[in-house]
Formats: sequence, C-alpha cells, structure tokens
Amino acid sequence: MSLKNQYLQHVYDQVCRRDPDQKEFHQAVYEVLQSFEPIIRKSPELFENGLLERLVEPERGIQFRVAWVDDKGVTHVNRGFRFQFNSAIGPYKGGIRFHPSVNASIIKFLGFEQIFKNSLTGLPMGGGKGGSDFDPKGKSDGEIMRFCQAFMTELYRHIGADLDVPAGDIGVGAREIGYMFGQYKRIRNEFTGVLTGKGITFGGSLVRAQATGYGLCYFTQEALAVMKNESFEGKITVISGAGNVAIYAAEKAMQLGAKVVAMSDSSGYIYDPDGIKLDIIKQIKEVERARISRYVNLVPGSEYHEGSKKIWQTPCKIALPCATQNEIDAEAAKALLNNGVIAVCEGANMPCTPEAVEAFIAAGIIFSPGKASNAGGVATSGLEMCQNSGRYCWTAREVDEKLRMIMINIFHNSYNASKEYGMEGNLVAGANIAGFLKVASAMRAQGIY
Ligand code: NDP
Ligand code: 2IT
Repeated sequence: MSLKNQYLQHVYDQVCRRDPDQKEFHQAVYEVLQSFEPIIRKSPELFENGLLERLVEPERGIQFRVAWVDDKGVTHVNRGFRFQFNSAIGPYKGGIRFHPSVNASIIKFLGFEQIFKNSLTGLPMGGGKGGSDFDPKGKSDGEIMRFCQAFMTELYRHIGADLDVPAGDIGVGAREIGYMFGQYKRIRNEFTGVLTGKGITFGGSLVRAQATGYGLCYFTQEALAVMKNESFEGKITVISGAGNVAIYAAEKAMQLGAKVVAMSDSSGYIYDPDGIKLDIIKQIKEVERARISRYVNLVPGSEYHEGSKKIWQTPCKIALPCATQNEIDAEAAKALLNNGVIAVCEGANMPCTPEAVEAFIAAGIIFSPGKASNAGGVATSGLEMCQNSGRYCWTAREVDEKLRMIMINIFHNSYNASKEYGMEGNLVAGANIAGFLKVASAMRAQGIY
C-alpha cells in the first residue's frame, strides 16, 4: 500500500517494519494516515516533534499468562493482553475481547481505532483495548467464571477507575464483566467504576447494553436524512452478527421503520422475508446461547444458509455489518452495490476491507466507519463512568437522549470535517480528522512523551 505523502509513508513503513506480522494493525494505521494529507497541508505544526510516530506506538502493552482449570480438572493456558494506547485526553478506555483469533495485531488495531472513536464522543477518554485467545464457546458457566477470575488476577494491577477502564467486546458481555468486577473488588478491596457494562444492580448504566446498536441507528438515521433526504422507513435492511451490537441495532432499526430480513453468526445466516422476529433471536442467542440456525425450526418460511459471508448477497437498501473485522470484502461490496444499497454503516470495528471501503466511497453511497458509527457503546460507557463517580443513576430516557445527541454530533462533526478538508461526504476522512485534531492538540500541550 502506498501513501501520496512521503512523511506519512515513512511513518507507515516504520510501523510495518517494527511488527511485520501485524496485518490488522497495519490496515487500521493505513486507513487513518491516508486521511491526514489535507491536515499536513493546512496545519503542519500539528505534526512537529514526532507526533505521528508517537501516536502509532502504544504508550504501554501488557501480555500475560492466564492459567485456569476446566470442569474436568484439566489445566489450560491462554494469553491475555492489554494495550494502553493513548492517554492524552483521558484514562485509557476500551473493551476486552475473548475470541480464539485474538493476538497482538487484533488488540492493537482495536486500541488504535479506539483513540479516535473516544475522541469523537466528546468525552474525556483515552484509547485502549484488551483481550484473550480464550474461546468462550461451549464453556460452562463455572469455566467462564474461573477464566474471568484468572484473567483479572493479573489485569487488576494495570487498571483503575482513573487509569484504565475496560468494558465488553466480542465474547465479553454482562456475565463476564460481572465476574471480572467481582474479582477486582475482592483483590483491591474497593468498589469503584473500574469496568463499564456492569449489571444494573451494581453500578451499570441503563441503556449501556443497547447503546452500540441504538447509537449506530441514530447515526445512520441522521446520515440518511442529511446526505440523502432518506430514512429507515420501509427500507430492507441486512445486519450481520447476532451478538450484542447486532441485536440492538436490529431492535432500533425496526423501531425506526426498517424491515430487517437477514442476520448471521459465524456459521451462517438466516433470511426471513417477513422480517426477523427479534424475540426469537434474543431467546436463541441471549438465553440458550445456541446457533442462529435454530431460527428456521422456530419460524416457518425462513431460510438458513451455511457460510456467514454470503449474507451480503441478500438485496437490501441498508447494510449494518455488526459481527467482526474484514467481513465485507470487494466481492461482497460489489454485490451490495449491484443490489442498490444506499448506506453501509459499520457497527463492528473495521468490518469492511480497504477495497470495499474504496468501492462504497467511489459509488457515492453513505459509508460510515466504525469509529464514528459504533461509538455509542463507548460513549455510554463514558456516561456510566460519570454516573459512578457522581454516585448517581440517570433514567433510561436520560441516558438514551444523551446517547442520541452524542451520535448526532459525531455525524455532524465528521461530515463537517469532510467538507472543511475538501472531501465532502467522505465520512472516513471526516471522522479520522475530527477525532485526531483533539488528540493532537492535547498531546502537543503535554510535551514530548
Ligand atoms: P458478541 O460477542 O456479542 O457478538 C459477536 C457476533 O459476531 C456473533 O454473532 C458472532 O458469531 C459473530 N462473529 C464473531 N466473530 C466472527 C467471525 N470471525 N466471523 C463471523 N462472525 C463472527 O460481540 P459484539 O456484538 O459486542 O461485537 C460485535 C462487533 O462490534 C465487534 O467488531 C466489536 O469490536 C464491535 N463493537 C462492540 C461494542 C460493544 O459495546 N460490545 C462497541 C463497539 C463496537 P458467533 O457467536 O458464531 O461467534
Ligand atoms: O469497540 C468498542 O468501542 C467497545 N467494545 C466498547 C468499549 C467500551 O469501553 O465501552
């Protein structure tokens, strides 16, 4: 991959040379750097003193052993990570992912994205991310608890309510956060807001569970109205994934009038021409923790197709990828465009490959990067931190309204930046620039570190 600006290319080359195997991290860095050319022309002073070289290097990275015992008494060893990427504008903040694919490259790409995303929320949060290659699938509740306790038994010494505040991500939801919070509280002997996404009975915020999916739809709704004079009303919508983000994106899209016809998990996708019955998806995924293929046994007239990537062949006007990175490639993008898609808004982190993003932008449809359109989750985590430090709880209506306003602001800040820097409608460039400017200003003010 090559960048037009020599300095940007130099920074990118250095990143690739340092960690040649970290391809997801390279991809995330490249996508951000390519947006910076117009800022270099307009405000070269922002890049003095190696600011970019510092920005692409995590402030701190921790890797640790996590040993735990399964129900049969067998000992397992997993690897844990926490990358504390940037604390210029606030304590490190970002989720924890449990998935067998987790490695340093994945956690660094997510931590790097988180810097700009958290900046876009307007709240004082730095960027970080953690995780483990532990696979929660098929594990008993007791095994999950023991793993979470083992993970926190090391992580606790590196985090804190004013230092680094983890939350959920793939494979980490309210159950896992509860076990990790309990272990932190026991070891530290203190009850603080060290994690977000907690249960409502012990400091969690109302609407945090729904926040990423709802926020994605608030963002998409605003983008549709401003950029295309359109809405969700009556639009056939396809949503990948069937986890936390996908379920609540589907719920809000339906409330706003969309007809959601397809959802997926990592094995395959379901198609329901009458519109997905979300209570059945919730039952299968949140209660039974089963496969999405079960849906066809419960809903006559629906179809199951093996292979999750094929979901993008389903004709739709709005596509919300909410599963994982690189799930929409050039071929999937072509199918979506041929079928007349008008908006692709990312709920997952980096679900579209660079080739897919290029195709969407060239076609002039609405395309929004995850760091803008999925920021509602971490924004509401920020609201949870506010409530925890004030020892107070807001109502669901209050949190939901704050979330909605934050998402509308993120859209306008990204859209306005795209106009100001001569790339009107390019929300990738707009979000990268708007997110970067605040972080760069804070880093400059704090001296070289
Ligand atoms: P969940 O674990 O709740 O759900 C993940 C969903 O994606 C599942 O349906 C899962 O299927 C599917 N999936 C995971 N990995 C793969 C894969 N390699 N191939 C195909 N499908 C896959 O996670 P979330 O809903 O929380 O996260 C989804 C995305 O949203 C991630 O990119 C995450 O980083 C991002 N995100 C999450 C936020 C949050 O607050 N939770 C906030 C912002 C972004 P299966 O069950 O078969 O594995
Ligand atoms: O990718 C993300 O923004 C998240 N997984 C949520 C992070 C958070 O701290 O709530």
